[in-house]
Amino acid sequence: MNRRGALTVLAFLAAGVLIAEFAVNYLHSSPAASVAASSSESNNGSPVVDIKVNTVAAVGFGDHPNWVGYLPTTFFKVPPNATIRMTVDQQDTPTGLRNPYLGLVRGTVGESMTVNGKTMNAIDPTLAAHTFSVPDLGVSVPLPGIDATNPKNTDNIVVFSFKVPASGIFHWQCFVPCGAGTLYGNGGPMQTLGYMDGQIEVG
Ligand SMILES: [Cu+2]
Repeated sequence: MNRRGALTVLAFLAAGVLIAEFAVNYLHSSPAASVAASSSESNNGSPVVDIKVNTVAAVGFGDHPNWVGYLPTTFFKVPPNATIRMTVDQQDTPTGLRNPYLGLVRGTVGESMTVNGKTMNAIDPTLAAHTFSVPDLGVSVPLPGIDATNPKNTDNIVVFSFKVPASGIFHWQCFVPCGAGTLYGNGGPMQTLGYMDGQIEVG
């Protein structure tokens, strides 16, 4: 092998190492665990599953500790035909919706939610901190931001239920442009699974 050939081989080896490092980093930074939500009761033979999450202004750990996110995970695994009862402990301040239509509660059982125990079917779109939206299931729930001027309003507890079909993987996401510091607020956490994007695996 001449010198040029040896250099070419070295370059290939170096590229291989970089690709392998990228792959390992990618796997490590992707959320691996999903919540296998426990079933507590049944609704006409379909299991009722409770999922509890927090929305926080900064997740506080990992590659992007300052990113806004849903905790502890955005990956849920649920049984077929389940009724999912979500409890969101919403701890972030409002950013506001660009599309006021998303201030409506859509696709939930009863087309409503409760916020701190009060039944509601819409909020003022300017007061939304996040949404929990599953477009393929027609589900969208606006999550009202806390009132930063009221020291007692540290959490808004939002509860709603929706049904999943027999199988499938359903993407869900937030539609409030809450990615502060990114282009139009729609970058970073808004585009990254594990922060403002997730999936529901039925099966
Ligand atoms: Cu959000």
